[in-house]
Amino acid sequence: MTQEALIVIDVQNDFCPGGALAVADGDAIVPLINDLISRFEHVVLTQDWHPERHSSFASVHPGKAAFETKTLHYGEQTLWPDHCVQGTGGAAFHPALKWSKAELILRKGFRASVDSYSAFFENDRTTPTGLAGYLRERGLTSLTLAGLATDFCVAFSALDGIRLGFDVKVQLEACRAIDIGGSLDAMIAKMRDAGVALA
Ligand code: VGL
Ligand code: ZN
Repeated sequence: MTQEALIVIDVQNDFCPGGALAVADGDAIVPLINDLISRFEHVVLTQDWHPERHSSFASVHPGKAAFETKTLHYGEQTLWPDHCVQGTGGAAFHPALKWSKAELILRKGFRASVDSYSAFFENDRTTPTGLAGYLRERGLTSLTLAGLATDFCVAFSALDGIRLGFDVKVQLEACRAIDIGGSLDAMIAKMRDAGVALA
């Protein structure tokens, strides 16, 4: 029995060209991810899934613009355009993503007062999403990550995965980055230092 799982991070319309928080070339990874999905026995998808007026949206903070930061009750938070609102088309998976064999779709960021980049923990760094327990209980210890965005949800998930004792590989050619203020280089260095395999 294989102990490997593919974790596809946030391949949603709002992160693709034309979306509310479009990542440059975000849709270019879809064929690569479909190929990965076909090659893994176990596939998990994550879906950024915010209520309206989520605290990570710049629009709810008077005087703040998207991509600025603000100190919230758990620390510094980057503020984003409204995106991936629950049940909207922007929150849906990219239409060409072949996601139907996924064994789990994990939603995150649904708590109004806390954002959640990582698939494992919310941005307070302590509230678990339940993914670690799910993977451990199923004996899935070796994780391959791909998706959007490299320097936020993919990197935070990879770093937490290592911290939790999983083997973690990030398939970089099947990821795209937001890259604000040098965030891509910084997060690549952090992942390398932490022992994430960068493919
Ligand atoms: C993400 C910013 C806000 C991501 C999600 O999927 O990387 N980035 N919400
Ligand atoms: Zn989000």
